[in-house]
Amino acid sequence: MWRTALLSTIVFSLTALSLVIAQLAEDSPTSPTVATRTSQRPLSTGPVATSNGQNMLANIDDPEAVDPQAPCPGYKARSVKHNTNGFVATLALAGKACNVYGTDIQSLNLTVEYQAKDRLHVWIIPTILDASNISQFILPAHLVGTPSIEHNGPYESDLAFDWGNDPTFYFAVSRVSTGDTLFTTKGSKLVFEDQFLEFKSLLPENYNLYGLGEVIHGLRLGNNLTRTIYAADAGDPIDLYYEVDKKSGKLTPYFGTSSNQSKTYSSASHGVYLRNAHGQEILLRPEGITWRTIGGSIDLYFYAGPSQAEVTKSFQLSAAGLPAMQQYWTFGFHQCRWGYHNWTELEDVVVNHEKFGIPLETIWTDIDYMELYRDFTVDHVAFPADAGRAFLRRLHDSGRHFVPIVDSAIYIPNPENASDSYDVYTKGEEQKVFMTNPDGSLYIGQVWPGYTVFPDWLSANGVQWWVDSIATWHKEIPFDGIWIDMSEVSSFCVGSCGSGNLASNPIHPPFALPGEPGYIPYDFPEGFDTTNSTEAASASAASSSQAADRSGAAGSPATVSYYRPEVTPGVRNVNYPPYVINHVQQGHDLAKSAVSPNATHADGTQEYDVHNLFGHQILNATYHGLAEVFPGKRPFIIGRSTFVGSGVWAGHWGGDNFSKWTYMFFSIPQALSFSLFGIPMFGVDTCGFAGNTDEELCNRWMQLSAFFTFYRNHNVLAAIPQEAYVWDSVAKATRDAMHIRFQLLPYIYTLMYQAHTTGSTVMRALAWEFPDDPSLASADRQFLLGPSIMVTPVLVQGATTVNGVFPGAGKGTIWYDWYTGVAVEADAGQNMTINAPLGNIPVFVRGGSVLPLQEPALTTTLARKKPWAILAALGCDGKATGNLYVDDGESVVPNATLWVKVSV
Ligand SMILES: *[C@@H]1O[C@H](CO)[C@@H](O)[C@H](O)[C@H]1NC(C)=O
Ligand SMILES: *[C@@H]1O[C@H](CO)[C@@H](O)[C@H](O)[C@H]1NC(C)=O
Ligand SMILES: *[C@@H]1O[C@H](CO)[C@@H](O)[C@H](O)[C@H]1NC(C)=O
Ligand SMILES: *[C@@H]1O[C@H](CO)[C@@H](O)[C@H](O)[C@H]1NC(C)=O
Ligand SMILES: *[C@@H]1O[C@H](CO)[C@@H](O)[C@H](O)[C@H]1NC(C)=O
Ligand SMILES: *[C@@H]1O[C@H](CO)[C@@H](O)[C@H](O)[C@H]1NC(C)=O
Ligand SMILES: *[C@@H]1O[C@H](CO)[C@@H](O)[C@H](O)[C@H]1NC(C)=O
Ligand SMILES: *[C@H]1O[C@@H](CO)[C@H](O)[C@@H](O)[C@@H]1NC(C)=O
Repeated sequence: MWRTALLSTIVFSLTALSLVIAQLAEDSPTSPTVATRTSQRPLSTGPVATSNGQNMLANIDDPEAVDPQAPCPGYKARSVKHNTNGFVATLALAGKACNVYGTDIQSLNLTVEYQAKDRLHVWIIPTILDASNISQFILPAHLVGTPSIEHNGPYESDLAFDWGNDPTFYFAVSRVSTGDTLFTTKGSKLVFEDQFLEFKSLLPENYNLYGLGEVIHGLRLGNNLTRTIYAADAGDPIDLYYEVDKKSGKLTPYFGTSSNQSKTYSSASHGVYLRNAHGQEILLRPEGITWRTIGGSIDLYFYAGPSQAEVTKSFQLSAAGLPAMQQYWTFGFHQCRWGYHNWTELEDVVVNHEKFGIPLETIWTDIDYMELYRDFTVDHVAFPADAGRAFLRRLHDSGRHFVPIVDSAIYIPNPENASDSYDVYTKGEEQKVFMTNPDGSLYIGQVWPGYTVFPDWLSANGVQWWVDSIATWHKEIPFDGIWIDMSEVSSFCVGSCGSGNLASNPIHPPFALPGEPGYIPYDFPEGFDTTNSTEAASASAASSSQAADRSGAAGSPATVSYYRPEVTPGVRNVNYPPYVINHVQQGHDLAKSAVSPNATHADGTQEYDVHNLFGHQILNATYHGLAEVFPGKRPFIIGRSTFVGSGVWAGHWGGDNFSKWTYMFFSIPQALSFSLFGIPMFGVDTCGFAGNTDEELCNRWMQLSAFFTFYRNHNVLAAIPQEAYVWDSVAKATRDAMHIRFQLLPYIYTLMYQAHTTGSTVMRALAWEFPDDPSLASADRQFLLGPSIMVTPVLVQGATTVNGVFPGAGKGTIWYDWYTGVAVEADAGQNMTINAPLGNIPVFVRGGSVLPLQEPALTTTLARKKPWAILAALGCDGKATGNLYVDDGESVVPNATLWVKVSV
């Protein structure tokens, strides 16, 4: 789905984009051109200013912003009481309240507890939680799980906790075995206000830090970055220096790796998880890390590791939960686009894949199939019911599947039009499942169908109503999984804009759709002007003429005046929190392109406190819906906005990316970060979503994504077609890469099973498998699939070779070329030039591995019936081992399973 791309986003991204391209260009044999985003610009939905008529300056950009460290007094700890797992204490404000971005809390409770051998919990909450004062929203365990004490201490932990009161309260966590300080707030003050928390830790020079939520950025985050975490409906903004936040409100954890200074480098990883769902900002700076949130508590978990794998497993086992096991077919290839107009066109796509010998497992529909964009409906004019049933029967008979999109908002009918009935809404309203305004009236925003209401997952009947809606709808259209979109939760207007306006429903989105007059996509990937100068020239001419026609319609830029929300002690301002996070939307307004913070839930909770959880909760509800439709089978869901724990129910796609080489590269670090978060089912819109792709980019990308867990090609409305068969060269490249993927399916499925049962990862960074090689700390242009397969893709336009390292080479690790079976002759640390003409993706097998293989076929169902093979790649010692997991491929609790260990 394509969404509002607001002016501020685009301007910001453009700057970042050119920098990123410069970075990519370093190893580019040709010089890529800097992309323009002209076809991407249309959709200003209102004046430039925020809803109060002024812009807000993000605090980190505001030269007048107060640094809370100066005026705030900090706290003093007292009344320390030890217990078997740690101690509790009271923190009292150590001076006059500063009330810098909220009202200071006078007294706090500190709990320090060793919860397990490798896990330490530090929790700071107000001493008094006044029920009448909702300002201190403490995230309840039923919304986001709380890691708990494994057994009563004392534990022999490698983590040591230290604290002091000099000059004010600070705490530090260190690693006993190495003496390294992992975290220390010494030298800074704790700030704890109703709308603002701040704590800081010094970090070692050139620290390696990863994670911190969904972001389009290199894997290693560096020390000059502000990560803003607030779920936002914005097409994948690139975050080079300052974070322009991403659609997912995912939280931490972050992982720090420190090295000891002895001659042989050895690294130790630890994890830090802040369990807080409020809007927040994490400042990575050369001297350390600063955490700021606009509410909640300091609920920190330190994971000792000392390996990445141990941290990731422990984080999932204690906090996120283990990821859902996926059905076998979901590892087949998925084809989607916005702009498949009818069943015939969908069937043509299926047939064409077969005709070109390209495996296709699942056909998807974007919002085109819906009646007036309403959830749980089918437009029976364009998608007739009988034809649909017949098509889906043929599809299913061929072993294939169908997944439709489902949006997050619900159309509210026009009360003055008796024929405008919509059952899903009516039932929901009867059961009181929608969010309200502070005065109790329905909160009415705007999304694709027009004015809409929004499910309230905290209402008594919300989940059940959603489950019922899914079950009822499945009787009409036999889908096999669900794709959840717009779940930030997005709204095109500010506030309850539909209140009093329902007589005009349905209304068109407040912006032009791609393909509508003046908004034809003419954008192409970097380098298109050199590879396809004729088409590039005509696109550029058409684009200029479109821009000329549109100029004047844009209106004059509003004069900018700045608004700096002020603090009224004792009064919480949810509409304009005094600390302005660097939110990606216009004016940094939290109410822009989302349900506003003052929307109210059935239990009185304000959206301000749970905004980042909507996308998480709709996945839960959808999981229960599919579990009802398919009793005993594993639900298949791909969702857009996620949170800690979403992997338990769903996979994730990388959101609305662009048909650019830059975005193909970023798909790798994005996938690796999701491995850390416990969401191993991940892929991006292959060949690119927004803008037009081209033959070369689509060729490279179809090959790259073949090594991601979730493999889907998806395209925007009105862009040129990009199914793999559109170009012969892409069809061939795709067949070749899928030939490998299908052979590896038993291996990939086994990896997913291990992730599901132990919290291990499927896609892996080189550094995780080779932690003692410091040169791999930022390596994210190559990756591993499990421990045994390494992929070194070409990521640069025009390149016919790629540089890549062979970790462990010269130190006992052998890598074999997948295609030739020949061992690579690489020296330790050597970054080798590998031949990779178009249509060729370098893949290597790690010595010491045994891989179970199965012959490819056009669907996974057929492939599962094909003969097996074993690939043994011997290590230096002449040995190799591997595993295979087999079950029925669909049951939550399979009646029979097989675990095979092979060793040579
Ligand atoms: C803080 O600690 C005090 C003293 O143990 C206790 O009475 C109070 O309930 C605690 N507050 C919270 C919010 O847990
Ligand atoms: C998920 O939904 C179920 C069913 O309504 C509910 O019991 C459970 O608390 C929800 N879990 C979370 C984490 O929201
Ligand atoms: C840090 O980021 C800022 C903002 O993008 C940039 O202006 C500055 O040059 C960067 N500093 C360094 C040392 O890279
Ligand atoms: C289906 O859509 C395609 C593409 O818009 C169109 O060419 C074709 O005529 C349509 N077929 C039917 C049966 O509606
Ligand atoms: C709720 O927030 C919206 C968006 O900021 C604002 O337009 C509206 O006036 C607010 N309503 C109340 C009652 O504060
Ligand atoms: C290998 O070289 C390429 C091209 O210079 C570079 O982009 C890449 O980061 C290098 N790889 C490693 C692991 O250093
Ligand atoms: C397991 O269930 C499948 C179908 O659900 C059935 O075909 C098979 O025979 C069962 N196997 C065992 C060992 O019970
Ligand atoms: C531009 O080149 C021509 C001739 O090689 C191809 O037929 C086109 O498909 C190509 N266009 C794109 C978008 O790749």
